[in-house]
Parts: sequence; C-alpha cells; structure tokens
Amino acid sequence: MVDIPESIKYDYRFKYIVVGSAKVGKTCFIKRFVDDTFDENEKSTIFNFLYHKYINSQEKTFKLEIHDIALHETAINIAPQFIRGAVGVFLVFSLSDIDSINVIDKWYKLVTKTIGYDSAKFFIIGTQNDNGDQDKADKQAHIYAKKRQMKYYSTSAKTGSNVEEAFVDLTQYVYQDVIDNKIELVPTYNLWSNIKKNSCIC
Ligand SMILES: Nc1nc2c(ncn2[C@@H]2O[C@H](COP(=O)(O)OP(=O)(O)OP(=O)(O)O)[C@@H](O)[C@H]2O)c(=O)[nH]1
Ligand SMILES: [Mg+2]
Repeated sequence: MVDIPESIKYDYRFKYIVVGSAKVGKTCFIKRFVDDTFDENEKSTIFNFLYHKYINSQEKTFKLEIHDIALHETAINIAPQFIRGAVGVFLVFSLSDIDSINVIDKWYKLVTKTIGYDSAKFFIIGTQNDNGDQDKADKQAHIYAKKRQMKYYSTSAKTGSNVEEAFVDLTQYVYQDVIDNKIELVPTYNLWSNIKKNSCIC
C-alpha cells in the first residue's frame, strides 16, 4: 500500500464513519491511520471531523473519507446527513473499558436505524490493546462479532497494531461489494453518493 498525493485521480471514493462511546480512542484510531501519529493527551472531539486518505489496493486507488462522529453514549439520534452515504462503519470500543463493548449494539442500532439502507459494512474495533488486562472485553467482542457476523480487530493506536490492516480490509470488503454489484457508487460529491442498488434512502 502506498500513500498517494492529494492531487492524484482516484478510482473510488468511500465514506466511512467512526462511532462509539466517549474516550474509547476513536480519534486516535483515525489519526494513527491518516497521519501515523499518536497523542497520549488527545482532546475530546467536540464537532464531527472529516479526515481523508488515499490508498492503493488491488490495483485501484481509493479515496477514503473518514468521519469522526462526535456523539457520546447518551446520544439518541445521529443527524442523518453525517452518516448517510457511508459504505463502511467502524464500531469502536476500548479493550480497557468493558462497558464500552457492552453498549456497542446500541451504536449499531443507532446507525442502522438512521442510515436508511443495509449495504454498509460494519467492523468492530477494540482499541488500546497495548493497555492492561483486556481478556474480558476481547471475549465479549468476539461473541458480539460472531452474533452480528462482523469482522473484529483488536488494535492499538499507540503501537499501530492492526490499525492500517482494519482500514485496508474494510476497503477490500467494500470494493468486493462494488465488484459484486451490491453497491452503486454515484460519482458526485454529495453525501448521498454511495447507495445500494435499488435501495431506498428515505
Ligand atoms: N494506551 C493507549 N491509549 C490510547 C489508545 N487510543 C487512544 N488512547 C488514549 O485514550 C484517550 C482517548 O482517546 P481519543 O482518541 O481522544 O478517544 P475518542 O473516542 O476520540 O474520545 P472523544 O472524542 O472524547 O469521544 C486519549 O488519552 C488517548 O491518548 C491506544 O491505542 N492505546
Ligand atoms: Mg475523539
């Protein structure tokens, strides 16, 4: 995989969103991937923030638009415009915080209820695998991932463990859906561009 200059043309633009409870490590997970940095004192995200990165995979160039969603566990709604058009969703919890995996299904339901189509791929991301005892949360995550038939990655933004792998793998999964004609990608710049064929966005 090679980083690509901003000006270069790309074959596909994929929108990803990153959700999960407060302080689980969403922003650090994204920043490790996008900038290859890590901040022990990362500040809380107050407004949704958009990152992007180009990657090469399977002889194609992908522009990944990654939306860091600033919502916490008290959220009862996500504004549809922030999540619609997403083809990939990272459901993030901290391996050091068992409560954050216990509420992960709440995030799944919140996104699926709002997004309006069923073609988005969900990955579960456990963060901070460098940090203390995590067996219980890890086990819970495996059980949940199996139940929902989602991929699960145990990661660390501090060491970089599995971060790039998760983004590349999600991109390959989504691209496979494009090849299989399960997703129709409309070449526009609005947030509604990535939708399943024949699905309704209402
Ligand atoms: N040891 C370790 N600490 C991490 C890791 N990822 C994040 N942290 C720390 O956890 C804290 C929260 O990380 P953030 O990325 O800000 O978490 P967030 O989910 O974006 O937080 P909010 O924006 O407030 O919802 C910060 O102090 C990070 O330095 C990791 O992989 N390992
Ligand atoms: Mg944040």
